[in-house]
Amino acid sequence: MNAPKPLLTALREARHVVAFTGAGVSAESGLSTFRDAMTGLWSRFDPTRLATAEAFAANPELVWGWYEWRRMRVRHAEPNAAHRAIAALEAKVPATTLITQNVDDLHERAGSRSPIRLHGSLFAPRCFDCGSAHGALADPPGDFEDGSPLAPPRCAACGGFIRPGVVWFGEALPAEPMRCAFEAARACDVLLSIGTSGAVYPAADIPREARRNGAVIVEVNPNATDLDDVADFRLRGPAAEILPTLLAAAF
Ligand code: BV8
Ligand code: ZN
Repeated sequence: MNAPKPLLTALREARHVVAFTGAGVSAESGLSTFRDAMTGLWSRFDPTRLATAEAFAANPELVWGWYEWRRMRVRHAEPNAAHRAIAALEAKVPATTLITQNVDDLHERAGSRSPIRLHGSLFAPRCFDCGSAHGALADPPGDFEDGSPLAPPRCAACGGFIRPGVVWFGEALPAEPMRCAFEAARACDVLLSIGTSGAVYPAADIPREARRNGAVIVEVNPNATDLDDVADFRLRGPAAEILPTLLAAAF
């Protein structure tokens, strides 16, 4: 990929770069993206119906089984070159902010120090009823496979069901991460939108806010997305190829 000269100049002159990531940044670690995460058993469900408090209340085993399957997939995945390039950015630019929509821990495992997590984490379970944090999760039984229902653990404080520590559709995003994310979007010189369809709000407003505040917007995605209209540069290709090449050319 030959990065456009104006883009290389923008990166070299940037005082503050934001990396805004979605499920596509973990695709080359073998984790399916949110929409195609609905393969196998899950193809029968609409993800925006399964990733909800209503679905969990109605069928905690089904929903907990899906998240435990996803958590197991993450446990057996490794960060890829895109995660590592994003982590390496911190040493190349005076200020960097990583904002992720993902609920895996691959950014941290690649060395990113403090990602802003807009949609929570698969590794922060808490009580569905009283909100108490739950301790480390045991691995599911050996015969657990894609899509088998699994009874959630019970809360030690109130006996309620433990739920995944993610933000479900219809739930508000955490206020402090949102405040920090919008603050970074307003302050940055360049925002890299990496591996996201830009279909889910209010997270998808982040690149738009950066654009409104004069940032250069770079999209890294093999496909067209809902954010194409705000991107100054659209780098079409897989993040694990595009990002290391782009950042090596810039710095
Ligand atoms: C809220 C955690 C209100 C759970 C997630 C109508 C219009 C606008 C908005 C709405 C609407 N109806 C409802 C809404 C609001 C709704 C929403 O936006 N719905 C969408 C579907 C229209 N939003 C909400 O409900 C939010 N809450 O609004 O609350 C409120 C306010 C106050 C008080 C109470 C309530 C909550 C949204 C958060 C939901 N949780 N995740 C879980 O993971 O199970 S969202 C989930 O989907 C992901 O976390 C991610 O954020 C999101 C989108 O997924 P992406 O990451 O973009 O992944 P996707 O699969 O879409 O795309 C992958 C991309 O990667 C693709 O572009 C692909 O081309 C690319 N790719 C593939 N391979 C590669 C690659 N890129 C680079 N390299 C590769 N190799
Ligand atoms: Zn409880």
